[in-house]
Amino acid sequence: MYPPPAPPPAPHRDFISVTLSLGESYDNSKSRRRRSCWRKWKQLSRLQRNVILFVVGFLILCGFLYSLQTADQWKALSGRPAEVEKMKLEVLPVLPAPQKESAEQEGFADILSQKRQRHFRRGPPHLQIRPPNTVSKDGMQDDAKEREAALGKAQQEENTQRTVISWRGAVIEPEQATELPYKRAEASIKPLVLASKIWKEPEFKQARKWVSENLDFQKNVDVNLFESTIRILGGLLSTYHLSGDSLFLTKAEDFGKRLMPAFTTPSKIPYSDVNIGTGFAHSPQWTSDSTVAEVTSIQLEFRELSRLTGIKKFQEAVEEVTKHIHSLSGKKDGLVPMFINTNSGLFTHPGVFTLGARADSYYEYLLKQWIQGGKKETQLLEDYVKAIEGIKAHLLRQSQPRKLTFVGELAHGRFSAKMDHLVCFLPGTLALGVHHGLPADHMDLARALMETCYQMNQQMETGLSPEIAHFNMYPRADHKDVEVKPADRHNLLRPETVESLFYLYRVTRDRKYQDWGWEILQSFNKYTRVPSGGYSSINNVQNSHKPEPRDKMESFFVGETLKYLYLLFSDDLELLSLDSCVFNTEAHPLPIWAPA
Ligand code: DMJ
Repeated sequence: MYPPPAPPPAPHRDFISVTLSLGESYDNSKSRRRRSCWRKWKQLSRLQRNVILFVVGFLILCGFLYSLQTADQWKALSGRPAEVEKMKLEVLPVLPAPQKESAEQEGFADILSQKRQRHFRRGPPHLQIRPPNTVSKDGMQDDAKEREAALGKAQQEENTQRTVISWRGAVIEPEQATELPYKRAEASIKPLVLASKIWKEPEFKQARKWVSENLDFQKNVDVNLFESTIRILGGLLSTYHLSGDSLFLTKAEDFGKRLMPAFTTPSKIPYSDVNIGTGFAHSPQWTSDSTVAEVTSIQLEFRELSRLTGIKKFQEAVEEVTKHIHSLSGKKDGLVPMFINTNSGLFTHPGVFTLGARADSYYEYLLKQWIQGGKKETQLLEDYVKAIEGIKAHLLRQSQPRKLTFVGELAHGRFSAKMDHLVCFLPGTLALGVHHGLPADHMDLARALMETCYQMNQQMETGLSPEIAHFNMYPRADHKDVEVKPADRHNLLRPETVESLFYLYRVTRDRKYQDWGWEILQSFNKYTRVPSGGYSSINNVQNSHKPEPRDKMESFFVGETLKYLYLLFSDDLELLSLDSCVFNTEAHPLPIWAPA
């Protein structure tokens, strides 16, 4: 006998069926359902029926009143579909859409006030300068309560930011200065400060004491002319202006004089290095060339030193360089090569053009000197405008798939889709030029490049830009716009992206630039912050699990990156106003000279 066959296995199912038993068979007939409802209603007591009728009536009344109110609001916005859309977006738990200046003019103060409220998320609340509170009918200040609530929410962020925006804490607080990164930062010039109120604070007094008692330049040490000019000389001059304390000017003059031997070359193009103790100046061992960006980005500081001290040789020395380069051949539509020889005064390694390392701040200082001098030195302006046209003609391309506009490099006619993070100073400089009256199409380029620089951060796993990005110019599956070579994936805490965000925000008031800066700040906090204090450069922006801190914090993180973030998040547009000061390439504000 064979056993009965086993039942077939249950078929595989991708769903679960659930049967709800109603205890009786379900009759689908409409009339029967109606009849049964009526029977149930009749079975209720009079009291039960009255309660139900009252509740239903109350709900209908509420619904009616609510619809009247909503209709009023929407009527007020009718005919302006864009604003309606904006209003809808406000209820979503996301950062707000960019704010257009025109909204205020059109009387949408309510929409703007909601956005201002949300602005607590963009920066430390104690930096926010708000419009005066309006007073409502009941005599209460309109946003006082809301602000209190938002402050509560923002408290955690603020606590973080108090430490983050802490160039003072990082450099001055001695008990925190035990980590190596701090020590290294401290080895360079002492802190720079932002607003006059700082001068009353103990940190400033402590820093001043250090400058007064310890900052002695009589040292047998070689310094790089450019780096020490933009950091030390620029820092001292700026501090003098912010404090009015002559100690800093005395130190600046002493230091400036010690740098002057660098200009004693056959061509008057300065050497890269000078010993501030012995006065011996020289080129690097392997070449008699200097870097073009270096010899053309010391002018703001030396010119200002002359103006303050009355000693003309500082200004004359640097302006000789400017004049020389203005009339030098070897440029390409305003673009300069990267090297210049201190003996011959000629460009060397001609035919290679970049807006990155070794050329970058040449362009920046053309514009900024023009602004510093009261917009009278037209030759500087002409060179700047010509260079921007040169960039457009030779170095701009668009990436794939997102069509990001980027600035590449040109070597003997061959284009390379390589862009240093350093180039991200350019959107800010372009915006500054527009603020001072340069053509509006410079602003279009500024906006496009700003987006690109943001993407250079955003497309990385850590949210931080690599030192050098390569752009993908052809549509290829699974390729992003920004690609990184293994040797270029470090991040040195550089300022250029946030520097430009600061300018773009100041010039456009578009809050998306604050949002982008906020994101970058969060990434700095997440991936570069040293738990015991300070920040560190990292080796790999593409590995969020192992960014590999390098145990090194450049002084520009304190002097520039944090300062620009501070200014970006502040809504006080008069704080170091673009109309009264010009930032040197190390973010030290110097005054714009009053018109003669
Ligand atoms: C700064 O020292 C200056 O901004 C300089 O012009 C080049 N870049 C560094 C910081 O990245």
